[in-house]
Amino acid sequence: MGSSKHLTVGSKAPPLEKGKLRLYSMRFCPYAQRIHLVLDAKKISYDVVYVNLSQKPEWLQEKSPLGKVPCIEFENGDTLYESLIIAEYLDEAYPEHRLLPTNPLTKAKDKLLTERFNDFITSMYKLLIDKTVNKDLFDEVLKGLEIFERELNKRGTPFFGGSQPGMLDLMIWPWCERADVLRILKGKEFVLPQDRFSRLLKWRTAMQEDESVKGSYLDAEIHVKYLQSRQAGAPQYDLLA
Ligand SMILES: N[C@@H](CCC(=O)N[C@@H](CS)C(=O)NCC(=O)O)C(=O)O
Repeated sequence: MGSSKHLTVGSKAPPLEKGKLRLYSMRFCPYAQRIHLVLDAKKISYDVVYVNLSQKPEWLQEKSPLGKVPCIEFENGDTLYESLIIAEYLDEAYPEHRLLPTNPLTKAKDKLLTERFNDFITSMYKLLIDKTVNKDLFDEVLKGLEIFERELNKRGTPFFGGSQPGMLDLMIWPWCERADVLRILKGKEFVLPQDRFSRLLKWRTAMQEDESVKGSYLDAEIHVKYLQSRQAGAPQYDLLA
């Protein structure tokens, strides 16, 4: 991940580099991080253009019709958007180092788990915007993770993808990277209990140590700073620039 500034209203999109894929991203967007993770894991060469999502450049809509990141652009100007669609496309178009399982049933089941992870995302953000110390909401967050703990236990491997992170690992990682934000903002009881989530906690450490994950990794303090700026109504996209 680069550290250039987020382009805003009135900017021009930098010219495309020959033979390189372009990713439109925002430094703190977990959906865009999914694509950084896939590109880094597959060692696909790309350049990044960061976009200010509060004051979007006029050209964003043309490339990404929903006005969102992530979006990728090809040499010929064609584009693709929506993180899960882009991730699967990249895995098929660049078949070296496959991230999705080749077995159709395993692949479908992994996609179901990615879908079910949305329950965790929803309850985590509900808790983050809640001003009270709400343990019931935290229980909801933990419940959303139980199937992932069980699944890792069943697979008996360090990652969902086996001995290395696969697509499911990468698709859920951005929110797991942000999980410590809860501890910082809410208190030390808002952490995953070791006895209930021993596999997932080990997985989290292993993910942090993986080379392709390191490329986009930010520590929880930075995520907190960004989140606080967003909650104050003035997201600081360029915190790292
Ligand atoms: N379903 C989309 C979600 C992407 C998304 O919500 N991106 C946010 C930034 S984290 C965005 O671009 N928001 C701008 C907007 O909604 O106007 C995906 O998976 O790519």
